[in-house]
Amino acid sequence: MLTVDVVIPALNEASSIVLVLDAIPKRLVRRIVVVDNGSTDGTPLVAERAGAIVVSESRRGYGSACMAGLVRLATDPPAVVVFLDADFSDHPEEMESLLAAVCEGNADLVIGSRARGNLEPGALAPQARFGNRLACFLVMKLYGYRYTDLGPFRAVRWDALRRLEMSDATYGWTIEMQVKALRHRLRVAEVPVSYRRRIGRSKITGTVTGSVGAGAKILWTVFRYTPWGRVVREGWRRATHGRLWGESRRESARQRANRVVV
Ligand SMILES: Nc1nc2c(ncn2[C@@H]2O[C@H](COP(=O)(O)OP(=O)(O)OP(=O)(O)O)[C@@H](O)[C@H]2O)c(=O)[nH]1
Ligand SMILES: [Mg+2]
Repeated sequence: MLTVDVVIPALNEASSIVLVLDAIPKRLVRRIVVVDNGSTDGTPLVAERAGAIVVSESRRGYGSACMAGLVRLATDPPAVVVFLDADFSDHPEEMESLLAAVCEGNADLVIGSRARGNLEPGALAPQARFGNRLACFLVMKLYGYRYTDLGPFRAVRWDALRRLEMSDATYGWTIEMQVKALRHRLRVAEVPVSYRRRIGRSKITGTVTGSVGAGAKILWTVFRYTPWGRVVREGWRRATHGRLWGESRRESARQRANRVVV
């Protein structure tokens, strides 16, 4: 049996986090890390009381939170990491099927696909459905693999994840993992998962700024790891080298700081 740790990014999810923690099959999991970004509703306290390890991360963002969780695990890493949202949209009890292909040695990354599974009406905002489909279509065209979802509920082997050198601090985290997995020729799989309406207030797709920001970030992330994306990034770096030297240097320092070195 492989060691499995869980990372849950949580921002103001006090009303749902205990339900999520209770529903995780404990016989499968060694540690559960909840990463908070300055919640004001007592989420960290509630999570700690329910038995989770709580990490506080000052840099806001979904990706920052996931990275902080990995850094916490790095001193004694698990064989497999499972990511899960804190709003009780995912069904943690389905973790066993998510883990099966990884634990049997058939996959390095398994995405829980809500598109293939039981999706409660209204659980995924129309713009999120459209954005996910568009991103999966572009990944198919640009990378040649047909994902059906960018779902947050996923399992990945620790050594494979390390190779990806994840860097996105915000909404691009999930798609970055998926396209980099293809670039690194990881064995990727999907399993159907259920998804229900969240408890509490949306932080990402339920808001206009969240949706627009997430959509733009996701599309750019799909493009940036293609050969053309690399050309554009290099061109931009050179174009700004003289005029915006200080700025571009700060940018790359920030990106370096974001990299997970675990
Ligand atoms: N720590 C931390 N967690 C975050 C941050 N932004 C979002 N989250 C968490 O990430 C998960 C996904 O955010 P949601 O607001 O559910 O986003 P979504 O699933 O796209 O939108 P909904 O469909 O409304 O649920 C939830 O567990 C949030 O609490 C952040 O900046 N920091
Ligand atoms: Mg959600």
